[in-house]
Order: sequence, then C-alpha cells, then structure tokens
Amino acid sequence: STALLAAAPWIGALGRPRERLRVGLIGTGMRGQVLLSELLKQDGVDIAAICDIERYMLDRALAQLSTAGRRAPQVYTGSVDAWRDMLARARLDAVLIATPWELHAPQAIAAMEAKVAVGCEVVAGITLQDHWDVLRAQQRTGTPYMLLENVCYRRDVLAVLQMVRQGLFGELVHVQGGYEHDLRAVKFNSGEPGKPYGGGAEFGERGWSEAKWRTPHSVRRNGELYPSHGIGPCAQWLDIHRGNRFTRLTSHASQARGLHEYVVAQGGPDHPNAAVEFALGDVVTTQIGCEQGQTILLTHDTSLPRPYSLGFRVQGTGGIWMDLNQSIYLEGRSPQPHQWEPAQAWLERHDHPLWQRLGERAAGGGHGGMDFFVVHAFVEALKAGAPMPIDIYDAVAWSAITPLSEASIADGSRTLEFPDFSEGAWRGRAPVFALDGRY
Ligand code: A2G
Repeated sequence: STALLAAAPWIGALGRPRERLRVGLIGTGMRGQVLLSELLKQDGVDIAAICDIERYMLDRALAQLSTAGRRAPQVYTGSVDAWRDMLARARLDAVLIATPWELHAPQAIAAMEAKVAVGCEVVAGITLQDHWDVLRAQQRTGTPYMLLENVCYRRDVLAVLQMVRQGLFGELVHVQGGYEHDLRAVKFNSGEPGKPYGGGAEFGERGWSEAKWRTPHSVRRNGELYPSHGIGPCAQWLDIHRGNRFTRLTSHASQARGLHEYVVAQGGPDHPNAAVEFALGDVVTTQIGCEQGQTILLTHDTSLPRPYSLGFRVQGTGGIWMDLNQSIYLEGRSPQPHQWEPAQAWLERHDHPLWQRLGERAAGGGHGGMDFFVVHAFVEALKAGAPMPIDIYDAVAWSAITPLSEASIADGSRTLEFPDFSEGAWRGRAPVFALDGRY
C-alpha cells in the first residue's frame, strides 16, 4: 500500500480531510463567471488559476476576484491548449470546467490524469466513446469527478426527494422531466462582444458567447441535446446506479421549424443563415425504461416560443406531484379525491436540511440559489474526502442519453439497449446524494 500511495499521491490526500483547496477554473465565460461567484462564497477555497482564450471574459473574471478582494490568480491564456499548462503548473487540488461541450471530456480526462479533482459542467462528452473514456480515466486514476448538475439541488426537487425517500408517493412508477427553455435568443445574437442574448441572427464564427459554440450542435445533431437538468432529478428520485438502472431508450424528434423562423424574423429571408438547415427537431421526446419497472419521459424543447419549465412529474402508487401546476395529489392525504392540492405546504414541510441550513447563504446566487449548493457540495465533499455526490456513473449515464437518442432517431426511433456503465455495480451501491444537511 506504501507503493500505491507513492504512485498516486492523490489517493493519500483523498482520505485525509483538508481545510483548504487550490481551485482552478477553465472557461471564464457566462457560466464560468457564475461558478466563480459561487466559489467566492465557499469556505476554504483559494482561486489559484483561471484560464480562457477570450480576453474580454478573462477580464470580467479578474474584475470579480479583485472586487471580492482576492489575490490575483495565475492566468492561462493565449492558446487553445493553455489549460494543459494550467493543469501541469498550477498545483491545483481541483478544477471546474465550464467550456464548450466538446472540450469537457478531454479536459476532464487530462485533469484526472494530473490528479486534479474535476467539477465538470453538464454534458460529460459528445460521443458514446467519450463517455466510456471519461469513465475509464476516472477508474484508472481514482481522481474524484463530479458532474455539476445544479437542478438536483433545486429546492422543490430536493423536497420531493425527501418525500420520495419517506414513501409518500408509494412505489414510484413514472417520472418526467426535461429542458423546455426557449433558447432562440441564446443561440443567435449580433456577434458583438458583451451582448450575449438576442439582437441578431448570427451564430458560429460570427456569433458570440453560446451562439458561437452551442448553436452548431443544432445544425448538425438531432437528439436530446441537453438531458441532465431533466434526468438528474429523475435519476435521484429513482436511485439510478443505487439499486436501479436505465435499461432501454427510444427517442422521437418533431420537424425543425423554430430556429429557421427565428433567423428569418431577426435577419430577413436573405440573411445567409436563412439558408442553414437545422437538424435538431423542435421537440424531442425520449422514453427510458428502468430495471425496477419505472418509465421516464424526457422532453427537449428549445427552439419555439414558450415560457421556461423543466416539466417535472413524479408519480407512484400513492400519488403524483407536478411542478408546472405546482400541485400534488396524495391519495388518502390530499383533502379531496381526484382534486389537485397546492404543493407549497408539502414542499415546505419537507424542505431539505441543506436548504434549511444554508438557504440564506445561497439566496441571491445563480438560478435561485441552486448553483450555490452544487458548488458547495463539490467543495465540501472534496474537503471531507467523501464520495462525490453526483459521481462518474451518474455523469456518463445522464450525458450519454444524447448520443443514444441521436442514434435512436437516426434509425427510425429504434429502441436501444442502455449501456450499463456501472457494469453490474448498480445492484450493490447505496445512495449518497443529499442524505443530510452536510453537502
Ligand atoms: O439556460 C439555463 O440557465 C440553463 N440552466 C443553463 O444550463 C443554460 O442552458 C442556460 C442558457 O444559457 C437551467 O435551466 C437550470
């Protein structure tokens, strides 16, 4: 065991609780800046280094740090490989990755190889092979990896998890979630630095911020492109990889109209982007079966006019909750048979200990406070030497829904077997996510 410790210093460090962490950030764009503001609220975190290729975004991040009275971090920039120098030289304990999706897998793998713990923004990889590669790197190196899926920490989502764990819904039978968010003004802008949302029909090389890198996925790919906000909570409710697992997947895509119509409305019918054919169907629905019998319905809906919703529904032998109508029905407990009851009182009564303890500290943070909790969980679990609350198996299975749904749609909505990334370990693993008020 001495030889093992010498070969992998991290393993020694892992078991030993630590007071402080040297943290780096790759990607100081819109999301990276939110993560930075959440990191600044945590105890025992030194922001040691930041990395980006966009000077505009780096300067905003540096301004955040100096406004907070923090020491200037090392800055890595100037080449698309600058993050490699950062991992080699900055002596980091952990890194947060908030870069375009295709960079997540290579950056996470390199960080794990360098024994730098990874907190990765949602989407673990692009292809199915990427997901296996990230998993194998984690298993090979033993370096902690957490997917930073913030919605798992949403206040209602956690209260419902408490209720599920207490059996108030009976045995779960069916859950729903999704990403139903009109992203048209995220996917197109004028390309002018500092103006990320709307005001134009540009994307790709001529776009700025997300319009630069996110929109090309809608040109090339047809599938459930953004599964984790919807599937994360569903997977926690269903104990996926903790006695349960995904078994089969089928996806359907509607026709693609919304993005083209938006380009024409913004730029006119003669705008060059009016000739672009978008592959992504406007509404993509994905059904997933589970080992313990439950079904999951995921909806991806980002190209049409609509108010934001993640469309959660939790249904069991004892009742049902939905977020959209903010209502619940629990047989024998709700006042009127067959009548919805407002969910609020139930959610308050089952408020998660994390929110009770830290809700005030989280207030004002990203996405109504849940961004505080996801960063807090990563930092505190790492400092305690505890397992990552959203681990590598969760990360790759949730994220692999994208390439699987693309493959299903490309083959006439064929039903596919879901790979068991845990290779059977799902049977014996006990839940670790949000068990108490610690992280
Ligand atoms: O829209 C929301 O904030 C999403 N998060 C985020 O993931 C990203 O897609 C963003 C668009 O810029 C949630 O919905 C929680």
